[in-house]
Amino acid sequence: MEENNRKQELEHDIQAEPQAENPYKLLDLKLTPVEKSAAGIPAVLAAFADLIEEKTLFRGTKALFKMNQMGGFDCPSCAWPDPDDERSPIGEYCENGAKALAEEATTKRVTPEFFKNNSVYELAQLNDYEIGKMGRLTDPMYLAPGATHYEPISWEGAFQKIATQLNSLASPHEAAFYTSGRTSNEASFVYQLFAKEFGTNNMPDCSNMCHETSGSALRPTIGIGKGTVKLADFYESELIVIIGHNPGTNALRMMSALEKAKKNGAKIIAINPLPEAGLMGFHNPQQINGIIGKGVSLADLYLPVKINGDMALLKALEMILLDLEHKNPGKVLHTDFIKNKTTGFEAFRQQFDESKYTLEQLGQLSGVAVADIQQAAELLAFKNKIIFCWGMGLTQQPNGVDMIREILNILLLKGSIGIKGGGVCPVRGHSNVQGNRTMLIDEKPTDEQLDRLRQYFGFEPPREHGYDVVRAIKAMHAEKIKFLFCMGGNFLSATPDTTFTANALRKLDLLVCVSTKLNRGHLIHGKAALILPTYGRSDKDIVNGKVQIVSTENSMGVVQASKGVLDAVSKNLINETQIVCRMAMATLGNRSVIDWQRYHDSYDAVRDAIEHCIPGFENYNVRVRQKEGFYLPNEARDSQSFVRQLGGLAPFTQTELPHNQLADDEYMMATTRTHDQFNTTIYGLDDRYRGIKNERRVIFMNPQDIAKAGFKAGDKVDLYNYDDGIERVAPLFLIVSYAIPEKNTVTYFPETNVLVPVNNVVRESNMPASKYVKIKIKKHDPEVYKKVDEMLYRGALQRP
Ligand SMILES: Nc1nc2c(c(=O)[nH]1)N[C@H]1C(S)=C(S)[C@@H](COP(=O)(O)OP(=O)(O)OC[C@H]3O[C@@H](n4cnc5c(=O)[nH]c(N)nc54)[C@H](O)[C@@H]3O)O[C@H]1N2
Ligand SMILES: Nc1nc2c(c(=O)[nH]1)N[C@H]1C(S)=C(S)[C@@H](COP(=O)(O)OP(=O)(O)OC[C@H]3O[C@@H](n4cnc5c(=O)[nH]c(N)nc54)[C@H](O)[C@@H]3O)O[C@H]1N2
Ligand SMILES: [Mo]
Repeated sequence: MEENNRKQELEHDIQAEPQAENPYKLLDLKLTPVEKSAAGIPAVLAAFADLIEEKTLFRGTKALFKMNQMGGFDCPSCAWPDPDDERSPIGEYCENGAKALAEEATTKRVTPEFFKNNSVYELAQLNDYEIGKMGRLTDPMYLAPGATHYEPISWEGAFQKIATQLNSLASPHEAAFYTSGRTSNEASFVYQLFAKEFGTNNMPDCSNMCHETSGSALRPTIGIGKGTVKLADFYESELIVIIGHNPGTNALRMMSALEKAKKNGAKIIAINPLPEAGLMGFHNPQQINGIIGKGVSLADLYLPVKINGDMALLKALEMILLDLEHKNPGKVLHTDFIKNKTTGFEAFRQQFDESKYTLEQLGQLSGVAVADIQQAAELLAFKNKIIFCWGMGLTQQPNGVDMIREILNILLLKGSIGIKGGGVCPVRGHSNVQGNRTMLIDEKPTDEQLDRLRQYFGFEPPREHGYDVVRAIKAMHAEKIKFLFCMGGNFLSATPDTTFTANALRKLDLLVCVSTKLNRGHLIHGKAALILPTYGRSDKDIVNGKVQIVSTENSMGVVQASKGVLDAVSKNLINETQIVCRMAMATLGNRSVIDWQRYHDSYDAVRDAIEHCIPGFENYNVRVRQKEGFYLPNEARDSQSFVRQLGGLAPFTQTELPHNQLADDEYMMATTRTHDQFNTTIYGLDDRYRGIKNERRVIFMNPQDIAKAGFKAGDKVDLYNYDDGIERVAPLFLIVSYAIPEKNTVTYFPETNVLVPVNNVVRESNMPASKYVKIKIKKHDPEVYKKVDEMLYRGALQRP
């Protein structure tokens, strides 16, 4: 029934006036050699090139040397931790941190004049790279119903529009409040507090597309949804497994940790369908000998798993480990740990006794040679200080929750959780995504969390769970949500099924985006829209005449202060915390029991409230000012105490193998990032390590597949998905021949998000499974544009 409705909705969507002219332009693709190691001189040069391009060499360089230094600001790029002790004098930043900074520190400005000269329709014709390069937003802007241009509006006027809209809703659940992962702890806390006092838990956030899967797997097994290692554990580890993650691009500073781990004797296993440069080798750009010397090789063993072949691989590893234990009793499994700290081992082991699987079968399903799996198992067998790191390659798979539970099973067998040098390390994405969750930005808060808020503030928070990202899209489509507030991010481009989502967004009465830079999310709007400009992490955040500190939590649970150093590009910016407090005062007025003015005026007051409502923040205002910040408590890590309801034990989980069936003309597609983008922000048009220059519309294919399908490398193709009986098309891609398993393909998002079906989700975590998309590849048809309605997801609502 639901599926039928959905099909009708989508068919209805696709009918609107098709355009035949070619809206997609290919650039001039150049192929360069695929790199075998990451960083080195090209990385240093690339970092500075971006500062020059953004006309901010002096400003940017000054800021670069303050980034991730004690007393400086937290890099706005990824969530990798800073060293607890010594920091590199050449700079604790990476190429991509520098690019993120250049984006933020740019002196180019998007002013009211700019919006006057450019209609929304005209702006929507630009590509994401061009839109991003326009500069920093300087003033609040309003797009009235039926208007073609955004116009300036006062802050007061903007808050009035929001208040009027929110107060006219039939229920608070007709509003949703999205968060991207850069928002500070302080702003996050007041933001969720406002949503709850207003009356809803509709708080979709970027975690719903990122590490929700990790949380869903970790919490029931180890009692906490976070990782259990500190940076120092890398230096003591004997074996580091990196699965479904690309550190050379996405957590470049992790490479220094891996380098140090290797020097201390650790082995590294990399599991990835692509032989990513950053998994193979590293030239440390923060050390002179790293820049000019040979560099280090990283992976001791590379396993070219098929997309979604990881489950078969993990089960094969367990099978061999159990067998090796049989041959070397007491030497492979950690029997004491299994006996005292876990439950369910016998049942877990039985699945292997029942000879449900054979090694050959598992090897074939995984795409990895049995001999290589054997070698990996031998590396695991006689070590305990083992760290598993993972990223989107696992979390964005339909069975991602199960696969992470399988990783936990291995670590439980080995007694490797909560020990020095061992544990789990989900590598977080956005720089404060972990802090957002700690601050209760969560569509399903627990009763315990809500009780604390009620006790401290004296209002009754809503108890019913709210919408996550995928559910929010569907609710907007069904007109159950009429107001969407986005605290950062780019909801349109980051989410799946772009055409469907664009249609959903257009049904909103009001879309509000708090942003630093212009993005496509401002151009595919509701009936009315507001853009509210704000400070970035590197900007001086001035309240009552003083530069303030805010705080963030990194991937390893360290809370640290961050203090911006750059003068803001406009005098008309206010910080995110003040935006929320003013929205709350305008909307709730006398209805509120919260002293919003106090939080508006003082971050210390916000931190006091956090201290009272969230465990682990005792003495927050003092400890946040300690040079190195402080660790949040983590019982799994600190005392091997796991699930409270199970008396502190960790359960083994039984999982199933996936059934991956592809028709002869079908391929599996994973969508991923280039080295030149931060999610939907496109820094540049290259993907240096993978040998791609000046093009994003490419599809990586296995050479045999290319030949079998009658194509040649360089051919122009269109990509299709047919889930739910609906045709989705992404026109005009170039085939690139690449070392990737047969029947597997890789493309870049956001371009191919149009192919990711909104119903293609990860079981339990409900994340878009954007690394598991079934596609067909057809010769490019010049008429294909008739099938895509540009107005729907690229063009604006109104033509000028
Ligand atoms: N410079 C830069 N840094 C970033 C970001 C950015 O866009 N740019 N984004 C940030 C964010 S929000 C996040 S979440 C992280 C994301 O960082 P990552 O987790 O590294 O995300 P991706 O680059 O999407 O994909 C990771 C890897 O998964 C592999 N993969 C695909 N399918 C499979 C599979 O079935 N099995 C296995 N084993 N591997 C597979 C791909 O080949 C790729 O190497 O990075 C953060 N840091
Ligand atoms: N197909 C596919 N889709 C994916 C993924 C994938 O691998 N494949 N990855 C997913 C992942 S892991 C994530 S995390 C999401 C990311 O989803 P989002 O977090 O929504 O997207 P971003 O591109 O990071 O958001 C960029 C925008 O944030 C704004 N911004 C930047 N800094 C600040 C700030 O300090 N304050 C405010 N208010 N705004 C700021 C700027 O206006 C910028 O344009 O995308 C997801 N989408
Ligand atoms: Mo992410």
